[in-house]
Amino acid sequence: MKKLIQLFTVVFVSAFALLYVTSYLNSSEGYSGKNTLTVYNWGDYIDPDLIKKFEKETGIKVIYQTFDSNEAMMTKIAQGGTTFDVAVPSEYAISKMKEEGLLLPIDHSKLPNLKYIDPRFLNLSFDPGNKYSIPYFWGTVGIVYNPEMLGGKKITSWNDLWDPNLKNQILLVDGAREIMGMALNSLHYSLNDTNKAHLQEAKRKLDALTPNIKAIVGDEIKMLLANEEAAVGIVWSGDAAEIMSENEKLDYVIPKEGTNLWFDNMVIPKTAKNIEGAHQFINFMLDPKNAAQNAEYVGYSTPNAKALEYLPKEIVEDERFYPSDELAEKLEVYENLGKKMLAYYNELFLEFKMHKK
Ligand code: N2P
Repeated sequence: MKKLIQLFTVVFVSAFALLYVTSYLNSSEGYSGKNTLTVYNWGDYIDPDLIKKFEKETGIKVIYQTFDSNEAMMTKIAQGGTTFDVAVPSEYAISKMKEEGLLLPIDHSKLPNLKYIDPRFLNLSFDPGNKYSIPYFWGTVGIVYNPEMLGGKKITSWNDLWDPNLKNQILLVDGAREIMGMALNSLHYSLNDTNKAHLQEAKRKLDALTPNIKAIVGDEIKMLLANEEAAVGIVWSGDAAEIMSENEKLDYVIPKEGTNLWFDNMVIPKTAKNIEGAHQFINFMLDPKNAAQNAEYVGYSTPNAKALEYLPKEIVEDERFYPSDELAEKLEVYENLGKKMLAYYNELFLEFKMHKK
């Protein structure tokens, strides 16, 4: 009898363990069926209440996973073995994913809310006709800083960052294109430069910035700057807006040498299992009230023209976060530089990070 109980316990425990492991695997790798939708997005890039609202409205359960760079996201999708239904890459990554056959076409007839997007964010060169991608947020890369911690000093350019008075005061966002781009711009080169001598010069210039760099970090950059752990941060504009709402002493500048103008769009990766649900989710995020709620929560700029009506005037009229067409034209959008060149950018950035340590 004792043996029988033991056997029963073993069988019971293993069955449970198996159930647990499979459900864990499903959720960690993104399991999508008809009633689930796996969304793969940047960290801190959605109001969690909107996920709940979508689930309630549609009866679809959302499995939400995050990434912190286009490169990490692309690798994961290209590897396969995942079932992401919606992802949110930036423009150069969209162009690369299209080239590699990693995206499914989007059916515009299922997106009645697409009409709310400002036409200046549609039909851009990385995806003519928006066949594969629908605008989510847009912005710039710039400098957020605390004038009080710098004794009232103003920062206006990338080159100001090399000032020896900024020793151990700068936090950098952990992105190869962003940081290589700022070094290139500081040398008055394009942030899409493919001349290897220029790229090496940019890497040497970054190495020379090392004494001023406190750390290269992920999403925690916002908390560190708001808490005045460092005086300066190289960040995406929306992160700056969020930091500034936490600590009003900080300011955000678009450096005078120029910088990156980026567009993050929603796509349906090849890995999708719930294509219908993916369209429902995209259309839900395009709803002007939802888009405004999302923009207000995360701090990023919405491409949804109708949503702007629901946002505070002082936000949408702030040129730092909603640069005019005239200013935007002077900024550069990342181009898809091809596999080899992108790998070279990553390699130099990695070498710089090692040099820093
Ligand atoms: C939000 C990240 C924004 C990504 N944490 C900019 N492309």
